[in-house]
Amino acid sequence: MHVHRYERIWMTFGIGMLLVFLTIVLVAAFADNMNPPSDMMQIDPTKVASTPPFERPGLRSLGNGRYEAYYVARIFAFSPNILRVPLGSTVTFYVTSPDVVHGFNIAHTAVNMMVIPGWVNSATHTFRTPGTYLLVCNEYCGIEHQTMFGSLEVR
Ligand SMILES: [Cu+2]
Repeated sequence: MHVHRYERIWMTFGIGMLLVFLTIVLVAAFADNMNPPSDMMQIDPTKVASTPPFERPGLRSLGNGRYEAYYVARIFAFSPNILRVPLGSTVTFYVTSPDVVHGFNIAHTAVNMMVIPGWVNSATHTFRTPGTYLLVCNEYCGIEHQTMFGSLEVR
């Protein structure tokens, strides 16, 4: 079979690029230990309402200005809907879903997670600016997705 010279050059270039990209991904994954931003904690999505600490969503103090906030994202609301956070505190958010995939995005912060049934995702943020922060679901989750929001009051 005859392959045109330009075709051969182009195929060599294409295969070469694939090998370069594959090498970058493998080096990032294994040598640099880069992983998806998730704690990879599992939970039975049918038992979220009875699984501690998600059976009582809300803020827990760890002392020293550090907090943990447990959230349940369900169609079409967040529990808790309003969270009061002391100014200057560092909060680690743990979120799970009992039904479908949701988003968990606190506006004007880097907290932006996908909430997948069966998994607990987490992110940490230090609130240095007082105000009311909007919490939104940014993954389309159903007919009333646009009504799925909450707020954080930082005082
Ligand atoms: Cu949602």
